[in-house]
Amino acid sequence: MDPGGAVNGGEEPCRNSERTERIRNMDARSKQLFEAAREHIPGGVNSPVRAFGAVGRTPRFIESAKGDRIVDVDGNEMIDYVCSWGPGILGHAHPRVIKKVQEACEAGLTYGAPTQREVELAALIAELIPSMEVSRLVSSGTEAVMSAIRTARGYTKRDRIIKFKGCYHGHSDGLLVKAGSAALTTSVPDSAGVPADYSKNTLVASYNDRSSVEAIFRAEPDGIAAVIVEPVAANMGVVLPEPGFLEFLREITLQYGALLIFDEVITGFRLALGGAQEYYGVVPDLTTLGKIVGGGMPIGAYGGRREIMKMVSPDGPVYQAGTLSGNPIATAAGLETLRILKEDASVYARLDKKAEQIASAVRKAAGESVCVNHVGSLLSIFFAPGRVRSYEEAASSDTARYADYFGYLLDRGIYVAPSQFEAMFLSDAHTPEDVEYTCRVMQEYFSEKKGARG
Ligand code: KE4
Repeated sequence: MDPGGAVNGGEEPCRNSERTERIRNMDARSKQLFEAAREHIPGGVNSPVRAFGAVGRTPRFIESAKGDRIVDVDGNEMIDYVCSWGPGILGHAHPRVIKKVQEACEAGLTYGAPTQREVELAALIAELIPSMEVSRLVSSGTEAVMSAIRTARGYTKRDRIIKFKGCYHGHSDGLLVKAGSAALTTSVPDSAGVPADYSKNTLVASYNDRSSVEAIFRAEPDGIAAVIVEPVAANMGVVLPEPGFLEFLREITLQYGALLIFDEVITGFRLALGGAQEYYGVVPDLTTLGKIVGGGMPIGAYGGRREIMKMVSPDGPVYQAGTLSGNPIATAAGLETLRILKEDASVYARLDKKAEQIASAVRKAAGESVCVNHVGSLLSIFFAPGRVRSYEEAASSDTARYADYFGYLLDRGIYVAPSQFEAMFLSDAHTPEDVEYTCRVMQEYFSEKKGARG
């Protein structure tokens, strides 16, 4: 059944404005909740992008989710391509994961003490991502990245790090920065509340621009502790590494004695069972994980070679701790998720095929008016002509057109990221019928728009 059909009781979705109008009115309960939420929660949401600020619609308050569908509080059933921003690679509420979580809950929610499942999860991470010989579990991607950077600084005894404009690594102070006027040697806070002092040790290069990285290393040959990169940038929309870029980062960090950190919070276990480092064949010194490693529950992880990770307390002098690190419910969800992915490695070919189907449908319908970037089960449709290989090209996208596209899909039961600068995620639960329906609606949209432009 077309998800749009659920909105009006299951019959074939009609395309006329009367139904669209009815759907628009069918966010009445979300509107009420959003109003109430803003009383006690900043912006009414617990993470900014959820407020739909970039797309000018009322955020949908979700009541339940199963497989590739989410249902909001007004009863609208939608095909979900946000997948909770990545964790949902198996689809929502996978029965085996739910069963393990329910069993774990019966044994208590948290102990603040080591458990067997933490040992099993660390061993499985090391098996699937061999560069993560030793890893530490934390409770979010932000915490994983913050801790990995501290470890890199402790190991190299250097202070400066290099990040890339448009790459997002969570909200720790030192990473909320943007290039300063003298970009090579300064950066400035990119958020209120971050003291300038906190940003001075983070230098900003340009993704896919080797010369910007070389220039910083030439300016600070002995000062860089680490380069941190999203091996596939997915927080400016999906921007793929140009051929050789990741290999270049691997070489230049070795040349200057800096560590290479792959932030695989999104790509880990998504691009391949071994993440982007398996997919591209480039091995970093440290890796950060989140999202899928927790199977939908709060887990982050950071890890690397034993000689680096032995710096971490209580083995070494780099301090890091967490009340709910390795939480027994979260490790139950994470372990089962990874085990399911490991059992059936053909899942990645299935995911890639679905994403390619959508990418091809949009390229065919929209032609040169958009740029579709796709790798594995990640894709982005940039409302920008030509190719998008850099932050500047991504930033040139027409966000008003994206908002229009977003609303058209939402009104037809398709839930994509409420921002041009996020990714579209596929899961193993996306059915051929739902992917077909999605392609059809996207093709209708672009054909109508072409017609409108004449
Ligand atoms: P969390 O602290 O949100 O678990 O992870 C931070 C993080 C680190 N590294 C990468 C590459 C990430 O993409 C993220 C978080 N991703 C965003 C979505 N692009 C989370 C969604 C949100 O902020 O609400």
